[in-house]
Amino acid sequence: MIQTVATTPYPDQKPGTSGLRKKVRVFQQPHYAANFVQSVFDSLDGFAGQTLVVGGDGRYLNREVIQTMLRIAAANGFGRVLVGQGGILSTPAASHVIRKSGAFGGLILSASHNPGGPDEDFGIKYNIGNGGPAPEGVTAAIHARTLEISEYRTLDTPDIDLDQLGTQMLGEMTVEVIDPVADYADLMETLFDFDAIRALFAGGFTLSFDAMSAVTGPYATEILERRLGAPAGTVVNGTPLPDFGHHHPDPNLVHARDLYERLMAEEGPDFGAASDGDGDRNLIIGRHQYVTPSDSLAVLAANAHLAPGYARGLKGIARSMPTSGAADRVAQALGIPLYETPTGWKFFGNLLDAGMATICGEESAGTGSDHVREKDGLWAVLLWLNILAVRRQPVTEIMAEHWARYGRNYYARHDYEGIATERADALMAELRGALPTLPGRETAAGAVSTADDFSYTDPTDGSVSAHQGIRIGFADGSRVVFRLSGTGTQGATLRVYLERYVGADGELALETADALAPLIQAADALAGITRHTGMDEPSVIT
Ligand code: G16
Repeated sequence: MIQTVATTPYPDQKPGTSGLRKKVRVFQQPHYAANFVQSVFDSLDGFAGQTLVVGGDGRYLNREVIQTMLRIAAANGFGRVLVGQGGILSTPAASHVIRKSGAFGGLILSASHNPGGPDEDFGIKYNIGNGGPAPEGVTAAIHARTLEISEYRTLDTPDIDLDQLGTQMLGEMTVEVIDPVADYADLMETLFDFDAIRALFAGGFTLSFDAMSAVTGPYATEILERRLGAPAGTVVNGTPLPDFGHHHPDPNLVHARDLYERLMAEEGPDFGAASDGDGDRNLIIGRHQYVTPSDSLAVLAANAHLAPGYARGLKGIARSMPTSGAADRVAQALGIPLYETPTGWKFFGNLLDAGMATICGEESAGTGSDHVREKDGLWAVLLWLNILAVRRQPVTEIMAEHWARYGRNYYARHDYEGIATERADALMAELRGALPTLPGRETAAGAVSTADDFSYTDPTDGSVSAHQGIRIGFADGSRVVFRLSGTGTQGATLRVYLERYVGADGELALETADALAPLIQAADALAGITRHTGMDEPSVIT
């Protein structure tokens, strides 16, 4: 029996770059999750009798909110829900299931790389029928609806058994509990040369994959250990836990420190990788060689033809604006277009749908291709493994050869976390106001040559996204970018992206911190970071 429950709006349900993200305690307020789910459905048309995909990264509250979603979906007239067993679906796997099943859309429960647990973060995002994050028009409509909602529809029914594979009924809606891994693993077999990678492992190549007690554990174990024959123990922290075992599931050099140290050790593995809470980000480290996400995108693009799924070449490469220009040089050499988009995977979706780009990447450790409409952590690891299986060279050599051909973009991101929102806004406002006066200004990194606030016109539909980050360029091609994070849940995070290009005949083996020192000084002088934030140093450097 359908019930209509009276409710009042929560004014803070504005979906950011990756859906609605809040503390678990916020989501636990009465009707909070239900309001958001009903607001999503109220903003969509034409889903009666259609299929919805539901799954999450297994974090605290995952199962409870899935039960709420299923009831609201049934009461609103969806015909069928596909839900991952145990409530599990990585973000890229959910994207694939949406596409493969021809679903109307999907609800993914995750706060991505943010920590999980009763005092940590939770999130919900809506993906559309192409498998990708909802575009800005849809998220704006959802937000507008959350401000007006007065009731939601649900059912008074017992919980669905999420652990039992197969079909159950919820009112008139079918719920199919599906194997969360199988379809995704099959897709990977169509893209990569599994025989070559199997032979690489059989030859003694060693990999350590850190699943960070998050969602990729079951995917990595099935693909790397079962299908590709890597020895047991290749996947570490392989069981998804509601609090990620107190790990911060962000695969960077700070939060995946153990992995980094193992790879830097004398007798470490040949290759190391990690993924985040919901499985869409990746960290790549060769023995004695960290690979920045921006460089990883460039190397993957330059070598993608070595994998069967990309043997016919790439249509184009897309990168987010703060991502380094390393991929631009590869695109130029391949004679294919390079698209520079705002931060947020949704901007790639249109380019992929239009067949304009094949590979996309972001400095925030996201890389992916047109096989789904999300970034995909394990996909990036498998493409690297495919390249290593064909080239049979260590990562150090692959990187040295890459830089010797294309030059090197030294790169780092400095994050200032937990700044009072007013202070962060004041810093950005002051910098925006100063933009016209910056060109010509002398700094430790030389004179400023260009200064603007990035605005993007989508080449597929002409839509414009303004104020996407402040770019300051220098005469030698170096660059500093300032933007505020759209994914934090506490205060504001200022991200400062630093990049210096050295040509193929220049100094290619500097320490990154040394190469970037003048830019770091210039960034503080231009934006008054310490003055505004009171912080002398960034909280995280990646
Ligand atoms: C999300 C988006 C990414 C984007 C990132 C930016 O990542 O999906 O495309 O790069 O946010 O984060 P911020 O605004 O904090 O710099 P995820 O992995 O959190 O879904």
